[in-house]
Amino acid sequence: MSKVEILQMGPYSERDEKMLEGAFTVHRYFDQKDKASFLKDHADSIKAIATRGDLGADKALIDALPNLEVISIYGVGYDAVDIDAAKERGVRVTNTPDVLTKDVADLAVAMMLALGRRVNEAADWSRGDWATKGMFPLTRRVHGKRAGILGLGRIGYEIARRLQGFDMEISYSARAPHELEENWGFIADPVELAKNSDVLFVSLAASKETHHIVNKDVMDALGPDGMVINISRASNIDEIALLDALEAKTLGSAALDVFDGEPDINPRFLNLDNVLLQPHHGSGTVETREAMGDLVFENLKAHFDGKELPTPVV
Ligand code: 8YV
Repeated sequence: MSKVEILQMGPYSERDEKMLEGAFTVHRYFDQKDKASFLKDHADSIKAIATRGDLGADKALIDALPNLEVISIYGVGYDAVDIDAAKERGVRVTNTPDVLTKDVADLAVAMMLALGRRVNEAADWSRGDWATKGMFPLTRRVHGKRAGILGLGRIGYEIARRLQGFDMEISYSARAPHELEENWGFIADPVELAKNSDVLFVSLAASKETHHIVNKDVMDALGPDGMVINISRASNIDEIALLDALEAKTLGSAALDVFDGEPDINPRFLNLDNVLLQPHHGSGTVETREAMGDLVFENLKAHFDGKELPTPVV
């Protein structure tokens, strides 16, 4: 019996690609030079899309596949998938929540410490002519400062839990107060949250509602000693306003794992000494990416075996 044909949107690890190729006929869409001609020849036979949180699947692609049944996302963020288009067609969508939560939270805290204590510059200083340059310039204390969590979902919660270990005063913004054992302060308005924060973590799921939620007003409220850490989606921040604020130093600093147009980031970032740039690798550990790859596979397998989906979005 011929294998189900699926469309792979971007590279996965060799391990994960081998797993998919063992069970499905995999078409590597990202390798196709002439995508229109590829779709003309293969669209009718493709029943699934295996994508990534950063790549998604837009309405044009979903509508170009008349027999599409399921979209399996390698990632927790499904903002790059046109969910309405999938729903219109009765196409199932799955993601990979939970398995990556703690790694992303770990990186967020690492970014705060590295930015606050200027770890990268200090590393360069140690490799340079330290003897001539003398002592590395003083940095600013991180522990005990005020942390704002913009979005207390699974990742935001794990970030806050970690920050307790740094004796930080924690507040959060969400649609409504959460029932918490912890005495973290609820501040609904992002500007008010920023006014009461030294470090603002952006940990919101990206949506139309959160687009550019971190705007100039939020950045002004954080101020010249304030720090913003983004491990969610670039769309949650007005990136041009961010660049303006960082260049004018009306915002102290930023640590970013996600960017508009990534991996081609705005070259203005490269001229700044008050940013820490990371290549969207929050979930990028061997253990987590294997667990994500397993879930992509298990969701596809479950769908075509007529079983309940492990981690459905719709
Ligand atoms: C990406 C992420 O999926 O989980 C997410 O939504 O942003 C990441 O894990 C990444 O593109 C994986 O390749």
